[in-house]
Amino acid sequence: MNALPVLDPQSPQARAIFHLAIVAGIIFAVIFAIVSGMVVYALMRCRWREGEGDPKQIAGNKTVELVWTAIPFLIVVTLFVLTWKTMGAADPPPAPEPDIVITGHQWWWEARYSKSGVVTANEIHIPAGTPLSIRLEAADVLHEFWVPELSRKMTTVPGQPNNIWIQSDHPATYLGVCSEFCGTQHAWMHFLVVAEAPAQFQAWEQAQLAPAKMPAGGNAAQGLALFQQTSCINCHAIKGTVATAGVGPDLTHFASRKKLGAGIADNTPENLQRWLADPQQVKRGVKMPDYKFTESQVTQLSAYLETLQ
Ligand code: HEC
Ligand SMILES: [Cu+2]
Repeated sequence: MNALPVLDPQSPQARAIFHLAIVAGIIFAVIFAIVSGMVVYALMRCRWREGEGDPKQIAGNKTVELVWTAIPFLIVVTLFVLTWKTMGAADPPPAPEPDIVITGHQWWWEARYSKSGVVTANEIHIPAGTPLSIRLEAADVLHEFWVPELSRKMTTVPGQPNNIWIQSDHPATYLGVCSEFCGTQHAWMHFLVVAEAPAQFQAWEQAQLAPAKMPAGGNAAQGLALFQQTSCINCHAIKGTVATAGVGPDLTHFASRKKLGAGIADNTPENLQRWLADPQQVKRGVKMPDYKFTESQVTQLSAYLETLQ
């Protein structure tokens, strides 16, 4: 990951925008240099001197007026054509069926893969080298989906899906953010885009499709029982259990993800236990209640959730 990812485009879409910015920037720099140069020249050359009267007054000059109308007009036309072409390259019409539907929630991202049916959160895997049509939706308020290396920003609007294309030239992991203020934890609405070689992506997709394994016994089995008896199931889904809700992230393969709470912490057993003991202590304002579990209940739940590879 680059410190200035917008300057390091990794997809045809992002590259088109980057090239337009470079060309436009050069045009602006030349205009700035000419205008400021002329101002400085006029200041030096034409300033009033002791003993001089007013200079000769000129009422109008057709040639000058034609030239200073034509040049800006040509510049604007050039920028228009370049922008038009860039929009075609960076933002082609969406596919009739999106490859992935991504929904912004306060404060995490849900990803549904249309063809395979995979549902996951905050870690979006894609096959490298393939353009993907993404439909963006919002569950509550405005959010904005942005992976600086891969595409332009796009707002997610409740009730009004937007579309975007993303592609990664090669396997790599990118950081994405929400770039539209959406409440207290807006700053912790990160996600990862993991671009993989197609075979690896397919293996990931197959693994994600599998239902959760049933724990054989011990803490994990008690954790599953606790999970199913508690209101966790009103908000979360774990395929293969009674939990099918979609208010919070799908947890079927929770343990396979690198981050917890949309990037606020690494997904380690310690951080998971802190989260279960009181999510508000980890991510203040988060839309998940504090259950005031005992230590042994936290151990059981985390033992179970850690089996969800
Ligand atoms: C009222 C709805 C709600 C209930 C009830 C609820 N959660 Fe959550 N949970 C959420 C939301 C929303 C998030 C995402 C928070 C965020 O990242 O901003 C979340 C996140 C999580 C995460 C982290 C997931 C990830 O990928 O980052 C875990 C683990 C989790 N919940 C477990 C549980 C367990 C176990 C219970 C029951 C004891 C439970 N939740 C009850 C709404 C709920
Ligand atoms: Cu936001």
